[in-house]
Amino acid sequence: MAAVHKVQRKAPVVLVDPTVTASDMTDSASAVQPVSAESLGSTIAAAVRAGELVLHYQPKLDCRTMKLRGAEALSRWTLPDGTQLVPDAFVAQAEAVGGISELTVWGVEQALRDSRWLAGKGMGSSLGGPIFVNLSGTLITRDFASRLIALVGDEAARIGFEITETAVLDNPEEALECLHQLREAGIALAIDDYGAGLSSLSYLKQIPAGELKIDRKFIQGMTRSNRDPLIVRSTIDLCHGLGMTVTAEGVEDAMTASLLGVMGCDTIQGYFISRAVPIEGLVRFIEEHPGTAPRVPQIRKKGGSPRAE
Ligand code: G
Ligand code: MN
Repeated sequence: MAAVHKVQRKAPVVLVDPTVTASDMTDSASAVQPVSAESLGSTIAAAVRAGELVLHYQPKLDCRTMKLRGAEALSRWTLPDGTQLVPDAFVAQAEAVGGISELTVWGVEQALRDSRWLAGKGMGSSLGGPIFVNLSGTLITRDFASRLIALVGDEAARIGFEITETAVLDNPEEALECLHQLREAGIALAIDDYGAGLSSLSYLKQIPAGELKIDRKFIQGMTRSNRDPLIVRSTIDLCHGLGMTVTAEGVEDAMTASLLGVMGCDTIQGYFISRAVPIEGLVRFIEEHPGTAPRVPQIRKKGGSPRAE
């Protein structure tokens, strides 16, 4: 089902987003709703002030131990008439007509608030990894990277960013420099939707990400095609060779999950584990599948004792 948005600026803009799937709808989130305002940027800022945006969290599980390994934050926008929008219904518009930076800043602040709240309940390490926020390629600029680093401050261990491999295509020099700055600030990076865009192995080598997420279109074909399992298997091996961990996105059944385990995949995410759930649902999930804090490298400071990075 296509999502149709009318965003009224000087001239009305109609954008069609074909990426909203029927399974998104079963998250009780509708995607067809006209949004009218001066620009989507001011609409999003007003929605944040009105408390219309919330973050839901989709957990990731360790393939071997089935322990929690962090979660991905996905925004949900409830309009005054009760319609709930999923990100596919407004992120592309926000990138095109404004509002994506407001949405991202709010998402990082909210993820930090929720992460601190979990830590306050003694569940900080049980989350098993950072909360990953999706970062649009349009925001990978020097100015915005500095803003993100300032926002995250000394809480870098709480947050990670997911970026698509194509995010660096427009201005690779600036984008790669920004990603290195985020990494140096201690923020985890994951390559999102790998294989969905026009991948370039040379960027894969240069992007300083510790994790790669294989796009769900390959995962969902694993038990149906001969080629997809081979592609997934070789991607897992390639990533391990590059020192990265691998997450499979869109795992919807037990057979796919066990096949991924046999292939050495590190982490799985998808409806088989859980849909994206509100923070209270994440608490219940943590109680059922407590994770442990990931092992962190020990680094020795000059003249000091070893400490965790
Ligand atoms: O691009 P990204 O991986 O960030 O997309 C996250 C989206 O993937 C969410 O909107 C969510 O609805 C969808 N999603 C998450 N898990 C599954 C799954 O198991 N199957 C399908 N079809 N979609 C999923
Ligand atoms: Mn993502």
